[in-house]
Amino acid sequence: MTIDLTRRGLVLGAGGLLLAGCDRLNEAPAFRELLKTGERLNFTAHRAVSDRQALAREFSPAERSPVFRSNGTRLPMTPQWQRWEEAGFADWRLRVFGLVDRPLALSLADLRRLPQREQITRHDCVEGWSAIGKWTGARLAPILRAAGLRGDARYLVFHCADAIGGRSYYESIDLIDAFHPQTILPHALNDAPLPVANGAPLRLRVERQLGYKQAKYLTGVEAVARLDGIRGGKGGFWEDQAGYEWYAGI
Ligand SMILES: Nc1nc2c(c(=O)[nH]1)N[C@H]1C(S)=C(S)[C@@H](COP(=O)(O)O)O[C@H]1N2
Ligand SMILES: [Mo]
Repeated sequence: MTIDLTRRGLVLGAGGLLLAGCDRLNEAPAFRELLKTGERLNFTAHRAVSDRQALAREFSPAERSPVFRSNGTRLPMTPQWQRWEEAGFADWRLRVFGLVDRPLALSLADLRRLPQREQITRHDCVEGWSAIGKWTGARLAPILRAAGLRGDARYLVFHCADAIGGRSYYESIDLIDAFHPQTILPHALNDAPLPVANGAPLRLRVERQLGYKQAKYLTGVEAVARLDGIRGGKGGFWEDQAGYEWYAGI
């Protein structure tokens, strides 16, 4: 990483240190340590303001994995999901609720009628495998605008129809990811309806984060001000169960 002295000066200056004409100071070992901290701080601050908006890499159709594997729940055993599936998801609805002015209940047809985004991206599971697939679905941002997201909303909680060990899966993201252009609710994988193993009828793709954030079998999106009152309080199934990081940026 190359950072010029002006920027180092700025970063350290913000921390209360004055660095003017610091060529000589620069050579003192204690100062070199400080400067390293400065670089780290600068790096962190930079990530906070700009990297979160960056796009995930998109691939060409030929780069898609021959098989897009599945992980976690592959077939929800909950009676509710099974009834929906038997009826071809005709009476399934995605509820958008919580801190919104206009709660919504969207059918698959509603979601397909919205402007669609297609993206070929790589899914990275924390267990060490990846797969590249093409996702098609509506962006989350216009749905949130239609629902009238309130000013006190800070996070979105994604509720799922499946349960693992009796506990239903859920995940959450902040508003930077919610409004990211590649954050979509796909109903199709590789131009076919989303397979059951991959989250039928609808899942989340939040492309700047690891696999466990990509909630499958969606039933609802809830806008909340805080995560500590939801379920185990850590913002997601694996966050609550196994101490996974809430922010799983890649
Ligand atoms: N509802 C639900 N969503 C889920 C899971 C799950 O078990 N249930 N597993 C997660 C994990 S760990 C991964 S890697 C991906 C797997 O997605 P895939 O089955 O389409 O490969 O889904 C994530 N979303
Ligand atoms: Mo995963």
